[in-house]
Amino acid sequence: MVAFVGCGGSDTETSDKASKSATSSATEAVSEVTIEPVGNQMKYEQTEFTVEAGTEVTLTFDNTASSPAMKHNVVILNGEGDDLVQRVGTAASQASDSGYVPELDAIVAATDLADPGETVTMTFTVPSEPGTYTYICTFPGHYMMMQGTMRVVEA
Ligand SMILES: [Cu+2]
Repeated sequence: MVAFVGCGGSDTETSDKASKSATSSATEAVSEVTIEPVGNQMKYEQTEFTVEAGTEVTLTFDNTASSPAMKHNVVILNGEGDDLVQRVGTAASQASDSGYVPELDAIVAATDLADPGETVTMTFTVPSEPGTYTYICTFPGHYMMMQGTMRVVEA
């Protein structure tokens, strides 16, 4: 059975990836999520996950990349949209002293920066407002490409 046929755009790619690696975790609320990069690309393998409002969630980022340039983190933003991503991404590039995570209300939670081969974990409280929250890698040059979506549903 083929669910998505024809257009061949980025939607199809996303669907393929989701069905391979994260079928259940993308649509069912989870309390633990693991995210990896796609090889040495500036992309997350897991580009969406769902959590319940107000719950504690443990997020692990396993940096499976091998290229020394592919340092990554996962920074969850307090909302979505290009303006927000741009604002945080730009501020992050100035924040090398704090692992490229700037002090901003627009950030819900952030992992440490993970070198290739390193795994980092954080536990955070999901926002109480259901909705769509973008997560990005704030290592300089990555945020434009390296993005995903956290869906928050009613608990
Ligand atoms: Cu990155």
